[in-house]
Amino acid sequence: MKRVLTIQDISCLGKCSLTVALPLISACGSEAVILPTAVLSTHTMFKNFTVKDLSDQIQPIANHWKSEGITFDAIYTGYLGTEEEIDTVKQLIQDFRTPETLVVIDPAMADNGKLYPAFDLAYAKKNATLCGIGDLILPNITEACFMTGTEYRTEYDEAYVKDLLNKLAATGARIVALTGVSLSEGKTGVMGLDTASGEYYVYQNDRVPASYHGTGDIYSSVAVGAIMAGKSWQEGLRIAADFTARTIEVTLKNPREPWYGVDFEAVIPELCEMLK
Ligand code: PXL
Repeated sequence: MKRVLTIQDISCLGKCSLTVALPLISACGSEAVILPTAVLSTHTMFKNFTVKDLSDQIQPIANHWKSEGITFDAIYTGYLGTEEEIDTVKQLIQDFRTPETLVVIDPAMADNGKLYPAFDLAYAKKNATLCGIGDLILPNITEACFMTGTEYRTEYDEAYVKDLLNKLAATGARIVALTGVSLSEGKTGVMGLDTASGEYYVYQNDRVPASYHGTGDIYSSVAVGAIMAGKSWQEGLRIAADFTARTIEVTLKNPREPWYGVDFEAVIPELCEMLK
């Protein structure tokens, strides 16, 4: 069985970060090892959330794993609280990485043209350096704009997306994929670039007319899980896009607050079918 280490916060309530990564990586048939970087009462879109930073636990936990000879088939990072934490996580990746390890970076920090409350431009630039050591990076368009100093647009064409992909490639990442890419009316999906071959990959599905919090984490968790289940990176991106769209579709049958998250749990059986 493949073993995936995922490093991100645990927002106790709110369907994002570790509370989605753990069940979805498991559902894809891999062992999910977690490294919680902070405990929050909820994600940061709620008011009055509590936070306990756990950055000082990363190194001792990693040291213990090293002494036990633990290895990982994939290391997948998501929301990280501070610039210092990004440095610590970069070091951990270098310490555990082998030529076979798939390093997946989701620089979860922004959406809809805005950084999340906890972050600033310096943090975004730091995240670009983390992306630089990724085999596969999964920013959305907003995150890509902040990391590359590009103007954020809600209306754009394929040339704009290719420009973003090429700027991201300059960070050093091997495969860059942008999520939330809409290349025609009523469609949304993903566009990726394999920097070694120069090959682009586009996948578009029907746009579900709603936006929910935590769907980026769902997307990344399923992409990693699918690749670990033996799919190519292109298939992984497609399955993640289809699954995420289905979670939104299902949630719309019993609509809830966009900041709460989607009912991804109801779609897990379909994920298992998609992976067959
Ligand atoms: O889904 C991204 C995410 C993860 N973790 C925390 C967050 C957010 C987005 O706001 O606040 C704590």
